[in-house]
Amino acid sequence: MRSNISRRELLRLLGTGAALFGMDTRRAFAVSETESRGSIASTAAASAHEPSRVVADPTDIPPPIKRGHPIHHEVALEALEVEGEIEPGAKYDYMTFNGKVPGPMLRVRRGDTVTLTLHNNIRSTTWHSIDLHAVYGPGGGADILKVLPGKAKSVTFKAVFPGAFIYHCAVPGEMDVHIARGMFGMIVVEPEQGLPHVDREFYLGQNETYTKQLPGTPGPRDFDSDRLLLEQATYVVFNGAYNALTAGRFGAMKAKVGETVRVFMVNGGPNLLSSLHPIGNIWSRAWFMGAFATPPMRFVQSLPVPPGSAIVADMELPVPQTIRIVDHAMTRAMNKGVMAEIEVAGKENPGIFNANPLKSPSTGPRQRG
Ligand SMILES: [Cu+2]
Repeated sequence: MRSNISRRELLRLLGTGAALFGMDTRRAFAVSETESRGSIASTAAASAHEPSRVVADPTDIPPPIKRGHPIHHEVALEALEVEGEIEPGAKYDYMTFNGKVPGPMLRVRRGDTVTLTLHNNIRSTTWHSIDLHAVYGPGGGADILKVLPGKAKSVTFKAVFPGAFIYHCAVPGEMDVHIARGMFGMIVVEPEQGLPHVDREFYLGQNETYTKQLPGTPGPRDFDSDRLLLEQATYVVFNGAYNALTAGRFGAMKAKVGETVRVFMVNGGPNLLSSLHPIGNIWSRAWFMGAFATPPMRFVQSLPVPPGSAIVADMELPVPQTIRIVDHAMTRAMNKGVMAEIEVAGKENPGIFNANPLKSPSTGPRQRG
């Protein structure tokens, strides 16, 4: 178990921590102690019930914006600590926005204004906050939106610049733990002219977490502060759970041959860079780092998505297949759960890919050698 002193020293070395945020350091460290024992009171009370499904539906996102003028949004988010399952039968104490990982996708147009209210559920064990990278302001809003259990606070901000951005809990001294437990999501600020049309959109959130137990072992999962300090993640996942968005768990995403699909992916981290790759396809158009003001890259195999950043990337679907989206740091995809599937249904297209070339008439001279 990591000691309070080492934590304090770590914060000092990082030049950050509780003092920077004007916070009571004793409370921050007390929370750390509680968490390292894995005894979150509110979720312990819920453990007699079925664990929540924390895995966010990747299609549960707001539609593209068609407006030509700015508007004002009233947005409410709730910090909610829930017990879920990171693997079947492996309970894990999550911290979430609105009970899901990632938190809800917020979608606005450049020039819109947003009044964001963060409620912290009364059963929470600690305070929570929110830092939005789409915001000009102290802490990305987090300096004001530090909310104790049972309380709520609000800020109003203008979406000045376009892009796809992370939001995350930024509770002083513990934000790495809270993000590892699930407290992150995406805010999309569409450019004034909107984004190019696609047929389907999917929303993924990658993060990693640090547990005393390894994947595949039985029983509940306890948070491991030592592994966090050493950045030795035991799980790397999309949408909060091991292989969550696959046919073998909560189901694959679906699409059809001839369609175009767009993936919004936010990497919460807290520490690991993702190398986002669609096995059997290519990112045909990608806004690197979610930067809509920069022309998209074309035909990219693996997109680096740093922690605290996002990507927006499109695929063409010329052939039927199951596309497996992975972090191409392959040990993570093979062993730690960072895999999602898109099942593409439709007619074969042998001019693009032919699985039975010997049964088909030759389409031209063959290359020898
Ligand atoms: Cu938090």
